[in-house]
Amino acid sequence: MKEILNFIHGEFVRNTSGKTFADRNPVDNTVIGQVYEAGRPEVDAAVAAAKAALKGPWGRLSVVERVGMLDAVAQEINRRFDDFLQAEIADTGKPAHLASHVDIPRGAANFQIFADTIKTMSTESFQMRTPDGKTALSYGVRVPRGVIAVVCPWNLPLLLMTWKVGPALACGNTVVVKPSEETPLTATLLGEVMNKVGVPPGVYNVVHGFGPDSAGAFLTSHPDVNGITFTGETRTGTAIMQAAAVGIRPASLELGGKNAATVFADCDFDLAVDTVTRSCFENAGQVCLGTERVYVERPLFERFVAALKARAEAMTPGRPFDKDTRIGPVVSKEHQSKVLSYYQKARDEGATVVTGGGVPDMPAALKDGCWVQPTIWTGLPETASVVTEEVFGPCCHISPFDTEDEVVAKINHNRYGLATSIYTQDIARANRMAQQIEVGLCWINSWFLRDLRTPFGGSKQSGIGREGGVHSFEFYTELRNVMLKF
Ligand code: NAD
Ligand code: 6OD
Repeated sequence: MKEILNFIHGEFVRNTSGKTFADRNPVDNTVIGQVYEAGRPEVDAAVAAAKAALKGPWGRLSVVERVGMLDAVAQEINRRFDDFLQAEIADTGKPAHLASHVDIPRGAANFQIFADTIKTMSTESFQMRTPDGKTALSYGVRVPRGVIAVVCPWNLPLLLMTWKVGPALACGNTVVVKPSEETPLTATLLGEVMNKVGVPPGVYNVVHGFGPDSAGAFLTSHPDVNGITFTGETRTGTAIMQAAAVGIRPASLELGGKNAATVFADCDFDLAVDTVTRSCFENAGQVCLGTERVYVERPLFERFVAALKARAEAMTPGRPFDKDTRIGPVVSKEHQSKVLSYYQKARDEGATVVTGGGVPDMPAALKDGCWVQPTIWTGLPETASVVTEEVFGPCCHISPFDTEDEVVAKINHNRYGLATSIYTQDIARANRMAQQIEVGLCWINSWFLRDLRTPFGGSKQSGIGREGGVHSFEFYTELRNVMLKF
């Protein structure tokens, strides 16, 4: 049985408690490894290593030397592409074509982009006359924040972890990563990469475990952690913010969503159907930016519902490397139960089930896997559970609408504000709506199209702060003002 170890001060280590938990493959629910859960001693050791590394060789590197190391990390991820692919797929069950086009390349790109961005980062300066006729020159200096706790979810494990580790390291911080208990493999593998390219011990550390009373809580409440960056559920974000409040530490929070797509009758129909199919069902609906509410202008409603139904029914579930596979399982039995409980709620609340609504019939070898059917509902009021709450599964509710004001009001009537997408050929209307919908991210005639230099984050209960490009550096550095009189 594979042992999945913590990575502390450049070494793979077990724990003092002997406690382990199973890492399972969601395709068939088999155990693929035993993970050594970090207790307080391991979290203390990881934070101490990270703190010491700030003042060690890492802290003495020039920006150019650091950038060289991050470039090397990106290259090494690409060189070991297949190892990362196998690890990510073993943990998540996602189709290989998806992981090889999205997760792994972005894992490498997240180091490259922030290495590139930091090279040209500037700060402001001001000059003024002093009352005694001299000159005061003020200039900003960006200094690393210190030890950063990086707490990650399971849906895009490598992508979302490196999205934070890349800029944190580019800015000269050190990190302690707590991957999701569901997906420990790629964060662990990245430890090998760090050692291979010569990143000094203690700069990148990984502690495994759960949230409350486990590695997540021990890490985020640790007094030597100087900042916390978190991606996950809004409820967990509340606990993280409470932990950050003790010691007045900053927290960057990328949280849940209940994202809407708006489809106008004048849209490019095929593009809208293709893109909404992806936004609802890609990664089995486990993308924070995914669409779970679709609003279609009334004249197009029946045609759009029929087209999306056909596309959902063509999403063949299967093993990650099978060439016919279009959708994988959800991440765990626990998450499968949560998604299926929403499927039941939708029926109880009177939904018309256009397609799906249960578990697909799978061959015997995959029967124990965490499968759910791509599901579409219509006919529910705006107050229904699956129209208001994040399911995080391959499902959506489709409603007709008549006016732009009506659809904007419906979209905004939700506690989340992460992302939205608008399909229309009327670009003025799309831009008008983009300014009215309360979200951090708005796509027009597209979805999940990313330029890594742009600000990424959510409004309302979808998060606090923006990461991406120079915006990441706002969080991962502290701006110091130096004033000189001459
Ligand atoms: P989660 O909040 O359950 O867990 C995320 C991480 O937090 C895990 O590593 C977990 O062990 C840890 N954790 C849990 N409780 C903790 C605590 N009290 N203290 C410290 N750590 C704790 O989220 P998940 O189920 O892994 O991921 C799915 C959620 O993530 C969805 O809500 C999704 O929308 C959200 N998400 C948001 C974004 C974004 O960019 N906004 C991206 C991806 C996922
Ligand atoms: O693309 C990104 O940078 C990003 N943070 C994506 C988040 C996806 C959520 O599941």
